[in-house]
Amino acid sequence: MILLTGFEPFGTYTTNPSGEVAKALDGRAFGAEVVRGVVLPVHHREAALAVTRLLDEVAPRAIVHVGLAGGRARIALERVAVNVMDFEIADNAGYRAAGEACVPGGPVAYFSTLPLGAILDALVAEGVPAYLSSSAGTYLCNQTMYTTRDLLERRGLTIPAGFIHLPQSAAMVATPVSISRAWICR
Ligand code: PCA
Repeated sequence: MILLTGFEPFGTYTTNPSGEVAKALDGRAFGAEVVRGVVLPVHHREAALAVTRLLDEVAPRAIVHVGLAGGRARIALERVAVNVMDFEIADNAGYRAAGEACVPGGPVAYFSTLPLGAILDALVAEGVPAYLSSSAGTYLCNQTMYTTRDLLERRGLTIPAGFIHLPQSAAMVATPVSISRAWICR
């Protein structure tokens, strides 16, 4: 089983492609592995608790967290998560962390243990715009990668785990409103 998580919508976004991907791939088999796709809440406590529960329930062979990075133009394979929560906007519980630790007393950062180079090569070979990113931000996505990697380290589990950020989907960018604005500004 591969645990694939996305997130629910947050902030000004009314959809979140990462959650859609998790739902779409839930139950799909890739070789010998079946995907368990789950949508996580954008909540500073509940997201990490949900992952902890899933780790016990699913005992996955790998964990791939996916989230939306609205300002990015390519799929971002995240190298590192830092032990910082500094939210530019409140999460869906109305909580806005200001410079606190994801895990008090935890290491400064964790690297991804996903095979990022191989994933990048495979995406680029398919013509999918992607790159290796060295910052997952300081919001829920960074926190989720950090807390998952910390949980795995503390349990002595060496399964691959990490985070992938998606850009906005075409449907989010090419809305009737944005197309009509572009038409007016041409
Ligand atoms: N993106 C946010 C949190 C949820 C999501 O999909 C982030 O990049 O932190």
